[in-house]
Amino acid sequence: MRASPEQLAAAVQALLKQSELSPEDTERRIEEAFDVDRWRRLAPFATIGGDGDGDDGPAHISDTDAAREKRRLDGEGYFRLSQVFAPARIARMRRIVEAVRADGWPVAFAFVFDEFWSIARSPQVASFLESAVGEGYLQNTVVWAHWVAGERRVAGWGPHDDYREGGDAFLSAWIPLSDATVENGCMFLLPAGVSREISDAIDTDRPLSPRVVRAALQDVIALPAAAGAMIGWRGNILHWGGANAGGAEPRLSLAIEFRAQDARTSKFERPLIDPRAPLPSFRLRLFAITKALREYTKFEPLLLRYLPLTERIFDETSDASAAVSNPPPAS
Ligand SMILES: O=C(O)CCC(=O)C(=O)O
Repeated sequence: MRASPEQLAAAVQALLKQSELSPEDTERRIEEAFDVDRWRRLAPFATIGGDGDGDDGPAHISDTDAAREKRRLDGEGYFRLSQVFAPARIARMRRIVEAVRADGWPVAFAFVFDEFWSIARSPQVASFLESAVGEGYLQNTVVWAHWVAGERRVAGWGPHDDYREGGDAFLSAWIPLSDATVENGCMFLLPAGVSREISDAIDTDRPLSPRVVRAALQDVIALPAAAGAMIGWRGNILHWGGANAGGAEPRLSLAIEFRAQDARTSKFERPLIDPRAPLPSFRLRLFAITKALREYTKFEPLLLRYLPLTERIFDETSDASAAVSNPPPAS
Protein backbone atom coordinates (compact mmCIF):
# COMPACT_ATOMS: atom_id res chain seq x y z
CA MET A 1 0.00 0.00 0.00
CA ARG A 2 1.23 3.48 -0.87
CA ALA A 3 1.33 6.29 1.72
CA SER A 4 -1.03 9.17 0.99
CA PRO A 5 0.41 12.68 0.59
CA GLU A 6 -1.07 13.53 4.02
CA GLN A 7 0.65 10.53 5.62
CA LEU A 8 3.94 11.47 3.99
CA ALA A 9 3.60 15.07 5.18
CA ALA A 10 2.85 13.85 8.73
CA ALA A 11 5.89 11.54 8.61
CA VAL A 12 8.12 14.41 7.49
CA GLN A 13 6.77 16.62 10.30
CA ALA A 14 7.46 13.86 12.82
CA LEU A 15 11.01 13.42 11.55
CA LEU A 16 11.62 17.16 11.69
CA LYS A 17 10.30 17.25 15.25
CA GLN A 18 12.62 14.42 16.22
CA SER A 19 15.59 16.27 14.80
CA GLU A 20 14.87 19.34 16.98
CA LEU A 21 17.76 20.42 19.18
CA SER A 22 17.52 18.92 22.67
CA PRO A 23 16.59 21.33 25.51
CA GLU A 24 20.23 21.13 26.75
CA ASP A 25 21.64 21.96 23.32
CA THR A 26 19.14 24.79 22.97
CA GLU A 27 20.20 26.31 26.31
CA ARG A 28 23.88 25.99 25.44
CA ARG A 29 23.43 27.59 22.03
CA ILE A 30 21.37 30.45 23.42
CA GLU A 31 24.25 31.30 25.75
CA GLU A 32 26.72 30.97 22.89
CA ALA A 33 24.63 33.12 20.56
CA PHE A 34 24.89 36.08 22.95
CA ASP A 35 28.61 35.55 23.56
CA VAL A 36 30.29 38.08 21.26
CA ASP A 37 33.79 36.90 22.15
CA ARG A 38 32.89 33.36 21.17
CA TRP A 39 31.82 34.56 17.71
CA ARG A 40 35.06 36.51 17.45
CA ARG A 41 37.06 33.40 18.28
CA LEU A 42 35.06 31.41 15.74
CA ALA A 43 36.03 33.78 12.92
CA PRO A 44 39.09 35.75 14.07
CA PHE A 45 39.52 37.14 10.55
CA ALA A 46 36.14 38.92 10.82
CA THR A 47 34.93 41.73 13.05
CA ILE A 48 32.07 42.58 15.40
CA GLY A 49 32.04 46.18 16.54
CA GLY A 50 34.35 47.45 13.79
CA ASP A 51 33.49 48.55 10.28
CA GLY A 52 33.79 45.17 8.55
CA ASP A 53 35.71 46.66 5.64
CA GLY A 54 39.22 45.44 6.55
CA ASP A 55 41.75 46.72 4.04
CA ASP A 56 40.14 45.05 1.05
CA GLY A 57 39.58 48.22 -0.93
CA PRO A 58 36.22 49.71 -1.87
CA ALA A 59 33.61 48.12 -4.08
CA HIS A 60 33.59 49.28 -7.68
CA ILE A 61 30.80 49.98 -10.16
CA SER A 62 31.67 51.93 -13.30
CA ASP A 63 29.37 54.77 -14.39
CA THR A 64 28.63 52.88 -17.61
CA ASP A 65 27.61 49.71 -15.77
CA ALA A 66 25.54 51.66 -13.26
CA ALA A 67 23.65 53.49 -16.02
CA ARG A 68 23.06 50.30 -18.06
CA GLU A 69 21.80 48.33 -15.04
CA LYS A 70 19.58 51.16 -13.86
CA ARG A 71 17.94 51.10 -17.29
CA ARG A 72 17.51 47.33 -17.04
CA LEU A 73 15.99 47.73 -13.57
CA ASP A 74 13.54 50.34 -14.83
CA GLY A 75 12.57 48.30 -17.88
CA GLU A 76 12.76 44.68 -16.74
CA GLY A 77 12.66 44.92 -12.94
CA TYR A 78 16.12 43.46 -12.25
CA PHE A 79 19.83 44.33 -12.48
CA ARG A 80 23.11 42.41 -12.76
CA LEU A 81 26.43 43.99 -11.89
CA SER A 82 29.57 41.88 -12.18
CA GLN A 83 32.83 42.23 -10.21
CA VAL A 84 31.58 44.72 -7.68
CA PHE A 85 33.33 43.62 -4.48
CA ALA A 86 37.02 43.05 -3.77
CA PRO A 87 37.88 39.33 -4.06
CA ALA A 88 39.63 39.36 -0.65
CA ARG A 89 36.50 40.65 1.05
CA ILE A 90 34.28 38.08 -0.62
CA ALA A 91 36.71 35.28 0.28
CA ARG A 92 36.64 36.46 3.91
CA MET A 93 32.86 36.50 3.95
CA ARG A 94 32.75 33.04 2.49
CA ARG A 95 35.07 31.84 5.25
CA ILE A 96 32.72 33.40 7.81
CA VAL A 97 29.77 31.44 6.40
CA GLU A 98 31.83 28.26 6.38
CA ALA A 99 32.94 28.77 10.00
CA VAL A 100 29.38 29.48 11.16
CA ARG A 101 28.10 26.38 9.40
CA ALA A 102 30.93 24.17 10.65
CA ASP A 103 30.01 25.21 14.21
CA GLY A 104 26.47 23.92 13.68
CA TRP A 105 24.56 27.20 13.19
CA PRO A 106 22.19 28.08 10.37
CA VAL A 107 24.38 30.13 8.03
CA ALA A 108 22.19 33.23 8.52
CA PHE A 109 24.14 33.69 11.79
CA ALA A 110 26.92 35.05 9.58
CA PHE A 111 24.97 38.29 10.03
CA VAL A 112 26.39 38.65 13.57
CA PHE A 113 29.54 39.90 11.82
CA ASP A 114 30.10 43.46 10.61
CA GLU A 115 31.06 42.34 7.11
CA PHE A 116 27.47 41.33 6.33
CA TRP A 117 26.06 44.69 7.36
CA SER A 118 28.68 46.92 5.78
CA ILE A 119 28.89 45.18 2.39
CA ALA A 120 26.62 47.61 0.55
CA ARG A 121 27.89 50.79 2.19
CA SER A 122 30.81 51.79 -0.01
CA PRO A 123 30.23 54.94 -2.06
CA GLN A 124 29.66 53.45 -5.52
CA VAL A 125 27.27 50.77 -4.25
CA ALA A 126 25.43 53.38 -2.17
CA SER A 127 25.19 55.60 -5.22
CA PHE A 128 23.68 52.78 -7.32
CA LEU A 129 21.20 51.96 -4.55
CA GLU A 130 20.28 55.61 -4.27
CA SER A 131 19.58 55.79 -8.00
CA ALA A 132 17.38 52.69 -7.64
CA VAL A 133 15.48 53.45 -4.43
CA GLY A 134 15.86 57.21 -4.00
CA GLU A 135 17.79 59.70 -1.90
CA GLY A 136 17.83 58.88 1.80
CA TYR A 137 17.02 55.20 1.13
CA LEU A 138 17.10 52.81 4.11
CA GLN A 139 17.94 49.15 4.65
CA ASN A 140 15.29 46.97 6.24
CA THR A 141 16.21 44.20 8.66
CA VAL A 142 15.28 41.33 6.35
CA VAL A 143 18.57 39.52 5.83
CA TRP A 144 19.57 36.05 4.78
CA ALA A 145 22.55 33.91 3.92
CA HIS A 146 22.10 30.99 1.53
CA TRP A 147 24.01 27.75 1.42
CA VAL A 148 22.91 25.42 -1.36
CA ALA A 149 24.77 22.13 -1.08
CA GLY A 150 26.81 20.97 -4.05
CA GLU A 151 24.74 17.91 -4.83
CA ARG A 152 22.56 17.05 -7.76
CA ARG A 153 18.91 18.11 -7.40
CA VAL A 154 19.51 20.28 -4.32
CA ALA A 155 17.83 23.59 -5.12
CA GLY A 156 17.65 27.13 -3.81
CA TRP A 157 14.38 28.70 -2.73
CA GLY A 158 11.28 27.99 -4.78
CA PRO A 159 9.62 30.66 -6.97
CA HIS A 160 8.33 33.67 -5.02
CA ASP A 161 8.33 37.44 -5.06
CA ASP A 162 9.68 39.52 -2.20
CA TYR A 163 7.20 42.41 -1.96
CA ARG A 164 4.63 42.50 -4.73
CA GLU A 165 3.34 45.99 -4.08
CA GLY A 166 6.77 47.47 -3.32
CA GLY A 167 7.12 49.33 -6.64
CA ASP A 168 10.21 51.53 -7.02
CA ALA A 169 10.38 51.87 -3.24
CA PHE A 170 11.73 48.34 -2.83
CA LEU A 171 14.88 46.59 -3.99
CA SER A 172 16.41 43.21 -3.13
CA ALA A 173 20.15 42.74 -3.53
CA TRP A 174 21.70 39.28 -3.82
CA ILE A 175 25.47 38.87 -3.55
CA PRO A 176 27.16 35.55 -4.42
CA LEU A 177 30.06 34.53 -2.17
CA SER A 178 30.91 31.65 -4.50
CA ASP A 179 30.35 31.40 -8.23
CA ALA A 180 26.63 30.89 -8.87
CA THR A 181 26.37 29.02 -12.14
CA VAL A 182 23.58 27.53 -14.19
CA GLU A 183 24.92 24.12 -13.08
CA ASN A 184 24.97 24.74 -9.32
CA GLY A 185 21.69 26.61 -8.93
CA CYS A 186 22.14 30.30 -9.79
CA MET A 187 19.16 32.62 -9.57
CA PHE A 188 16.47 32.62 -12.27
CA LEU A 189 13.64 35.07 -12.76
CA LEU A 190 10.81 36.22 -14.95
CA PRO A 191 11.10 39.82 -16.01
CA ALA A 192 8.50 42.44 -15.07
CA GLY A 193 5.29 42.08 -17.02
CA VAL A 194 5.37 38.28 -17.03
CA SER A 195 5.96 37.80 -13.30
CA ARG A 196 2.64 39.18 -12.11
CA GLU A 197 0.33 36.79 -13.90
CA ILE A 198 2.29 33.76 -12.76
CA SER A 199 2.63 34.99 -9.15
CA ASP A 200 -1.10 35.61 -8.89
CA ALA A 201 -1.84 32.15 -10.30
CA ILE A 202 0.57 30.51 -7.83
CA ASP A 203 -1.02 32.35 -4.89
CA THR A 204 -4.54 31.40 -5.83
CA ASP A 205 -3.69 27.90 -7.03
CA ARG A 206 -5.19 28.81 -10.39
CA PRO A 207 -4.17 26.73 -13.42
CA LEU A 208 -2.36 28.60 -16.16
CA SER A 209 -3.14 28.15 -19.80
CA PRO A 210 -0.55 26.26 -21.88
CA ARG A 211 -0.06 29.46 -23.89
CA VAL A 212 1.00 31.40 -20.76
CA VAL A 213 3.22 28.58 -19.53
CA ARG A 214 5.00 28.23 -22.88
CA ALA A 215 5.55 31.98 -23.14
CA ALA A 216 6.79 32.22 -19.54
CA LEU A 217 9.24 29.35 -19.99
CA GLN A 218 10.81 31.15 -22.91
CA ASP A 219 11.01 34.36 -20.92
CA VAL A 220 12.98 32.86 -18.02
CA ILE A 221 16.23 34.69 -17.39
CA ALA A 222 19.16 32.81 -15.88
CA LEU A 223 21.41 34.99 -13.75
CA PRO A 224 24.76 33.24 -13.39
CA ALA A 225 26.90 35.50 -11.24
CA ALA A 226 30.52 35.11 -10.18
CA ALA A 227 31.52 35.56 -6.55
CA GLY A 228 31.60 39.29 -5.82
CA ALA A 229 28.90 40.30 -8.28
CA MET A 230 25.69 41.98 -7.13
CA ILE A 231 22.36 41.22 -8.70
CA GLY A 232 18.88 42.21 -7.59
CA TRP A 233 15.22 42.77 -8.40
CA ARG A 234 12.14 44.73 -7.53
CA GLY A 235 9.62 43.24 -5.13
CA ASN A 236 7.17 42.09 -7.83
CA ILE A 237 9.69 39.97 -9.74
CA LEU A 238 9.10 36.23 -9.57
CA HIS A 239 12.48 34.63 -8.86
CA TRP A 240 13.94 31.38 -7.56
CA GLY A 241 17.15 29.53 -6.91
CA GLY A 242 17.82 26.91 -9.55
CA ALA A 243 18.39 23.23 -8.94
CA ASN A 244 21.89 21.85 -8.95
CA ALA A 245 22.48 19.88 -12.13
CA GLY A 246 25.50 18.03 -10.80
CA GLY A 247 27.99 20.74 -9.79
CA ALA A 248 29.94 19.66 -6.71
CA GLU A 249 30.55 23.18 -5.38
CA PRO A 250 28.07 24.56 -2.84
CA ARG A 251 26.47 27.89 -3.75
CA LEU A 252 26.85 30.59 -1.08
CA SER A 253 25.21 33.99 -1.15
CA LEU A 254 23.57 36.67 0.94
CA ALA A 255 20.44 38.72 0.47
CA ILE A 256 19.55 42.16 1.82
CA GLU A 257 16.75 44.63 1.06
CA PHE A 258 16.43 48.38 0.63
CA ARG A 259 13.48 50.75 0.94
CA ALA A 260 12.66 54.27 -0.08
CA GLN A 261 12.90 56.71 2.80
CA ASP A 262 9.16 57.37 2.96
CA ALA A 263 7.94 53.87 2.03
CA ARG A 264 5.16 52.22 3.97
CA THR A 265 6.75 49.20 5.55
CA SER A 266 5.48 45.85 6.81
CA LYS A 267 5.95 44.69 10.39
CA PHE A 268 8.22 41.89 9.16
CA GLU A 269 10.75 44.28 7.66
CA ARG A 270 10.90 46.69 10.59
CA PRO A 271 12.95 48.16 12.09
CA LEU A 272 14.68 49.92 9.22
CA ILE A 273 18.26 51.09 9.58
CA ASP A 274 20.06 54.05 8.12
CA PRO A 275 23.01 52.87 5.99
CA ARG A 276 24.82 56.13 6.82
CA ALA A 277 24.64 55.49 10.60
CA PRO A 278 26.91 53.13 12.57
CA LEU A 279 26.30 49.44 11.95
CA PRO A 280 23.37 47.91 13.89
CA SER A 281 23.95 46.73 17.46
CA PHE A 282 24.83 43.10 18.12
CA ARG A 283 21.39 42.45 19.67
CA LEU A 284 19.62 43.96 16.69
CA ARG A 285 21.62 41.63 14.44
CA LEU A 286 20.45 38.63 16.48
CA PHE A 287 16.89 39.95 16.26
CA ALA A 288 17.09 40.25 12.46
CA ILE A 289 18.62 36.78 12.08
CA THR A 290 16.01 35.04 14.25
CA LYS A 291 13.16 37.03 12.71
CA ALA A 292 14.21 35.62 9.34
CA LEU A 293 14.76 32.11 10.72
CA ARG A 294 11.17 32.02 11.99
CA GLU A 295 9.81 33.13 8.63
CA TYR A 296 11.97 31.15 6.25
CA THR A 297 11.14 27.67 7.52
CA LYS A 298 8.63 27.96 4.65
CA PHE A 299 11.57 27.81 2.22
CA GLU A 300 13.93 25.69 4.32
CA PRO A 301 11.88 23.26 6.49
CA LEU A 302 15.06 21.84 8.05
CA LEU A 303 15.33 25.10 9.99
CA LEU A 304 12.45 23.83 12.15
CA ARG A 305 15.15 22.00 14.05
CA TYR A 306 16.24 25.34 15.51
CA LEU A 307 12.78 26.69 16.27
CA PRO A 308 12.95 26.68 20.11
CA LEU A 309 16.35 28.41 19.91
CA THR A 310 15.04 30.87 17.34
CA GLU A 311 11.97 31.79 19.36
CA ARG A 312 13.94 32.39 22.54
CA ILE A 313 16.57 34.61 20.93
CA PHE A 314 13.88 36.45 18.99
CA ASP A 315 11.95 37.20 22.21
CA GLU A 316 15.06 38.17 24.12
CA THR A 317 16.20 40.63 21.46
CA SER A 318 12.87 42.28 20.68
CA ASP A 319 13.92 45.17 22.93
CA ALA A 320 16.74 45.93 20.48
CA SER A 321 14.20 46.22 17.68
CA ALA A 322 11.89 48.42 19.76
CA ALA A 323 14.84 50.70 20.57
CA VAL A 324 15.22 51.74 16.92
CA SER A 325 12.93 54.61 16.04
CA ASN A 326 11.77 54.44 12.47
CA PRO A 327 10.89 57.43 10.38
CA PRO A 328 8.71 55.55 7.81
CA PRO A 329 5.03 55.29 8.63
CA ALA A 330 3.70 51.88 9.65
CA SER A 331 1.31 50.04 7.38
O1 LIG B 1 19.26 32.00 -3.12
C1 LIG B 1 18.16 31.49 -3.33
O2 LIG B 1 17.99 30.33 -3.65
C2 LIG B 1 16.92 32.33 -3.21
C3 LIG B 1 17.19 33.76 -2.93
C4 LIG B 1 15.93 34.54 -2.88
O3 LIG B 1 14.98 34.22 -3.53
C5 LIG B 1 15.82 35.69 -2.05
O4 LIG B 1 16.78 35.98 -1.30
O5 LIG B 1 14.75 36.34 -2.07
